[in-house]
Formats: sequence, C-alpha cells, structure tokens
Amino acid sequence: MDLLRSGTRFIPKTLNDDGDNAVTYLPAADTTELEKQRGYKPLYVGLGLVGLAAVLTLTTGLLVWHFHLRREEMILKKMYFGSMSITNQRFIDSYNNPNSQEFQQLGVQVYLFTAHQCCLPSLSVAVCLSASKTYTYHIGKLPTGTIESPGFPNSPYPSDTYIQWRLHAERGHRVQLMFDYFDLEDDCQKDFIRVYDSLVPLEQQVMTEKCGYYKRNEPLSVVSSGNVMLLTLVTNKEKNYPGFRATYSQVPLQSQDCGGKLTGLKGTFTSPNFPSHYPPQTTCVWDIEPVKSNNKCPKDHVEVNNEKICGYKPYITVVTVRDNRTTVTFKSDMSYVDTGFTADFEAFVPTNPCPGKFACANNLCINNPLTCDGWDDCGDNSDERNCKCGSDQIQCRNGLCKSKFWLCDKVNDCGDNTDEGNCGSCQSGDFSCRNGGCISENLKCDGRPDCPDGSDESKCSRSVVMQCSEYTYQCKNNQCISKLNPECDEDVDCEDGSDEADCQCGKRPYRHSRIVGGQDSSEGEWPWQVSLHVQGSHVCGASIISDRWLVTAAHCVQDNVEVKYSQPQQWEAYLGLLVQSQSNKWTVKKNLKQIIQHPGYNKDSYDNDIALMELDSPVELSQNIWPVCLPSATHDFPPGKSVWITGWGDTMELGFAASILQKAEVRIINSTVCETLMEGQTTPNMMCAGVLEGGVDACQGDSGGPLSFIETSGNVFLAGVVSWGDGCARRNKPGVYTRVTKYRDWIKRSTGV
Ligand code: 4AZ
Repeated sequence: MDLLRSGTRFIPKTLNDDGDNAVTYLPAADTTELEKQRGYKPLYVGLGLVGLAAVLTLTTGLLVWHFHLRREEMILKKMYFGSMSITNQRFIDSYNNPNSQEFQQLGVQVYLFTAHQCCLPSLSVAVCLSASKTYTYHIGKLPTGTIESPGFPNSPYPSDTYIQWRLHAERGHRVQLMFDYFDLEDDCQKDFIRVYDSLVPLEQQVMTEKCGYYKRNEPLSVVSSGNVMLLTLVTNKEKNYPGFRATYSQVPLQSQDCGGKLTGLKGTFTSPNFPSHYPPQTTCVWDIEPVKSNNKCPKDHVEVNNEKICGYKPYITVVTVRDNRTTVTFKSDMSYVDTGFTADFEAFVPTNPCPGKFACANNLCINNPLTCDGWDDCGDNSDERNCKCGSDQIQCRNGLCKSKFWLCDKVNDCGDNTDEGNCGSCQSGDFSCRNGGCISENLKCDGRPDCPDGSDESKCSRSVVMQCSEYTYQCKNNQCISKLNPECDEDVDCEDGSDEADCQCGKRPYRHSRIVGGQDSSEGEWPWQVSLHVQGSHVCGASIISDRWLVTAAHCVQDNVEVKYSQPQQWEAYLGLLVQSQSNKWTVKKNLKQIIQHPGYNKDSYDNDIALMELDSPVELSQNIWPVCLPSATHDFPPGKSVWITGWGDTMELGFAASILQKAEVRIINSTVCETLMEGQTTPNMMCAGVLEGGVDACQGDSGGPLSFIETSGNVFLAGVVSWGDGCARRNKPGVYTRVTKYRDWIKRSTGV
C-alpha cells in the first residue's frame, strides 16, 4: 500500500505558486458610513434598543424552542467525515505521526486534514461528540494483538464516542481482523463498527458495517486487500452493551487460497476465507474457458457458465454446464465484503444425469420416494409437479398434492390456500364462531357477543364483559371478558386492570434480532431457562416462573433403580447459564427445597408431564435470570404460529448434548393433525410443535425446558414444557409438549404464583 487512499484527488501546488493571491480577506467595516449617521443618533438609539430587545427575545425563544422543545427531532446523529488523497506521494510510516519532520514537510505542501471528528449538528453550531480517539498498531514486530472496546468485558463501553483503530501490516501482507466476541446495540443507527480497507474512513472503502450480536461459533472476520485497515466504533448515548474483542494479525498477500484447476469428478471450492468475509478487490478463477459477461450483478459475484450469481441465496443454486469443462470466476470490488459461498461440483453423463434417482428441473438428483410426497425436496418444487395425487392427498388448485393431514389446519400448505378454503360451513360474508356456528360478519366487534362463545368479540380493540367460559379471560375481580389473550397486551381490558398487572414477566433485557441461521443462543436471550444437574451433569431443562419456583417435566423427576430423581437433594439448578461448565458472574447455582410432581402424571402415556421445583432460597433476579409469563387457562396458542424451543439437549437423535444453549424456531401443530401423526398417543393435555419436513426438534436432554411463545407485546409466555417425541427431528414426527394452560390453576394452588 503506497498511497494515502481517498476519493478526492489533490495534487499539491508548489510553494512558488501565487499562494497569497488565492487568499481572500473579509472586507473591513466602512467607517465613513457610520459617521454619516451621527445626526440621527437619539432616534436610532431608541429604535436600535427596541430592535435589539426584539432580536434578543426572538433568539432566546428560538434557542429555548430548539434545545428544549425540539429535543425529539435532535436525536438523529449525523457524522461528517472528510478526507483527501495525495496521489503523487509514497506513504511512509512517519506520516502516521503528525509531529514527525516528514509529516510536517508534507503538511507545508498540502494543508493536510485528517478528519476524524464526528459532530452533532444543531442550528449552525457543530457540537462534537464527547470523546474521539485514535489508536495505531503496527503488526509485524508482534505477530498478533487484541483490540477491545473500552471497558470490555466488565463495564459498559462509553456513550457518544467515536474511536478508530488504525492497523498497519508489513509490506506484502494483508491485515486480518477476527472478532471473537461481539455484542453491540441491535440498531446500526445507534451503535456500530465499520471496517475500512484504508487508513481513513472513506465510504467507498467500507468493507463492512456491523451492530447487534454475533454468536461465538459464527466467525466474524475481515481481511484487507492491502497492508492497512481501519476499524471505527461509533456509539450513541443510549444503553451500553458489553462491546467487542478482536484479534488482529497479518497474512502474506500470496497465501490466499483461491482459484486454480479443479480436477476429478466431484469436489468443493469456496470463496477466500469462507465462512469468514472474503477480501475486497479479489478475483479468483477456477479452471478453464472464459465466458461472456452480462451486466447483472455489477458488484461482487460468482460467474459460471455465462451467468452471474450474487446476493443472498437461502436455497441451493444449481448451475448445469453442458460441456466437459467450465470456468468459475469470483470477483469482489473495493467496498462491502461478505461471507462468500461454498460450492460443490459433480460431473454427470448427459444421457443419464441422475442414475437411479429423480432429476429435478434444476438438475439436483433426489431419491425417488421423495417425489410427489407433498414436500419440496428439489428446492424448485419440480419433484411435486405433474403428480397424480394419492387417496391420502388433496389436489391443490396449483397442481400440487398435499397430505390430507393439512386440510383445514389453519396453515396455507398448498401456497394458494386450497387446503384452507371451505373449512367451516359458513357462507361468504359470514363469520365462523370458534366453537362452530355462523353469524353475519357485520355482527363482529359490535360490542355484543353474538357467537355463543363470544368469539366474534374476541379480536376487537374493545373487550366485552360476558359469562365466563373456556373462551373468555377471567379478571381478578372474577369478571370475564371476551378478548382473546388480553394478558400483558398493553391495553387495559379488565375493569380492575388485572390483565395488565404483573407484566414484568417474560421480558428480555436485550433484543436479538440480527442472528441469522445457526442455533446458538446469546447471553440473556432466554433468561428463564434453567439447567438441572444431577451428580454434576445436565439432565433436564426447567423454566423460572418466580424468584422461588421452577416448572419442569414430571418424567425428569421420576425415580429409577439407580437414582431417586424425586428427591430435591439430588438436584442442582443452574440459573443464568449459557455455556455448560462455564459459569460467569450472572450464573447462580441453587439447591432445591421441594419437588411437586403432578399427581396425575402417567409414566406410560406421559399425560400430565409437569412438575414444580422450589428453590431452597429466593434467587436474585437479573438481566440473565428472569421469570417467563404463565398463560391464563384460556390463553390461545393457535396452530401455525411460531414458538421457540431451547435447551442443552442432544443436537441429533443418538447424538451429543450441546455445550452452548441451543434455540430453534418451530410451529404449533393442529391437535387433530398431531394426534394422527403420533398415532393416537397424544391427549388434550399435550400440544405439538415442530417442523414437519424434519430437521428441527427438541431431543433428549431438552425435556422439562420451555416452549416459549413471544407475544406481540414482547412478553414471552410459557406455552409448553418439553415432554416427548418419536425420536428427534424425524419427518412428520413433531415434538410433544405439556400444554401449560391446562395447569394454570394447579400451579397457582401449589406455588401461589
Ligand atoms: C427426551 O428424551 C426427548 N423430539 C425430548 C423431546 C423429544 C424427544 C425426546 C422430542 O428427553
């Protein structure tokens, strides 16, 4: 890297140029004008004073309005950076030091301005951020080093700060920056880092901008194209998170493993550094034959068979080359890098591309039994087209066949709603009541219950007081209201306000919206999750419902010949834990005072699979230890809605337990469908949830843990307790959970919660 890089090019003038002529001075005040006005002094003084008072009043008013009343509008922070490049100079290390002779000599020629201040605009005044710092590191003498946000990990990083870290590698090297811990605010408008492929913060050389949380097993790593890199941190004045820690090092320019000849009938290749970020300004060519380009994907892309591929592709992308050779080219431009790609290639005989298998339209080969089974196995649905639907399937209008299980389960499985039409007996224009029966749509939300169960008034902005039933919510004053799930929805519906009392439960201290893919949870994401240990090992999960009580599965506390699991002294409860065997300052270990197994628990059918555990002393609640909300007996968790399972159980059937708390999103499954899928082994005290394509489920070791439902208000409710299943993550075999609503009164009676 030889030049100070920048967008604006500036070639310094020589000192002999007419430097002075270029300077324009502000004109001096014209004194003769003042003398002419002398005769009218008293009148002007009077008018002047009135005018001055008016201007002062107006200015004061404006200032008060601006700084006090316009506060809301001033929150938006803007940052201004400026920079210039000097294209006719080689960069030498001494230019890093403004006091060096070399820097000062350069400064004589160029009025050099390294802009690193960020400002809040207010009227015409620029208010600078409270702190702004620059650190410079030279890699080489020491091969690696660490950068941390100030205060990491024990105290919050500072607010309203702009910090930059300049990294120099030796000539012929790139800078590599690897974040091993990253947790900033989720909103990149507030706190964020930026990594630049330059020494000054130039928009056109931003490699990446990050905020939010990155899991420990999701490497966040960037590599520069040359031997410099700049990391910047900008924070606002709000909530401060733990921050980040990163390791920097240098890698030889030539070391990059990219491009080359690919031989053999099968193989895999990836973009450089995959799954970390590829470097900017990189071209890799794998094998043979150049191809014509088109103008799709003008920025970073992969080009194969004259086709450019870019952006995020959540599904497999298949490209077929009808030739015995091809070229794959990967190109990145100078800004914004990403994690790249991984690709498999396989040679095939054109006359028989998928011997013994089904050839998808996108040329993927799948096993024959996967065709016409109602699941999209090809990724382009071609295995589900032109099928003759079986007697156990329904024919969707769009030609697909779907299992009769999915008929009227409130999930649009066909994609065109064929499976969800004609489900009630009501005509169009009629409303179908939850417990059957039809009423005119006009009667919905008219303030009077017209359906026998009041369901025509259950999803309205106003609630109606009506006779108590399984479809109503009972307030503390024993009045029943029609609104569905009124608890903690931020509207007071009960006359006594009891539906909005005690709504601190189920709140999570952080937002975790930026996690994509993967299954690791983050610190404090599920603060009600408990790990129950026996003899030093994790055995089951549980959920915190108060500072004294946990809910778990009855089968977790069932004695066997070796261990008396029903005895409280056998157990240790770990609260606020993320990684097994890695307690931190938020983790609390508790012993138990008592265990209450549900009296109706049936060890053969797993009916009433629920138990309560009392801690031997109350736990101090914190951001990582917090109770989940218990749903009222009539709370509805409708099929098709998304719920979260969490636990340290096995990560596959007959697999190993997880070390980091895992999470997975599944959907609630209609009870009738579930009863059929589970061959009649479910009871009304159970509910099913899963992903019926298979691959996502709870497993051994997750038992007793929560099935968490996140309500729109943000409060999380305990919908279920992990109970049983037919293996783990098998197709058409959902997980079975204890239906917590059935036990609301029993929990209240047993614990007072
Ligand atoms: C278990 O053995 C277990 N697939 C829990 C849940 C499931 C299966 C087994 C659901 O604890």
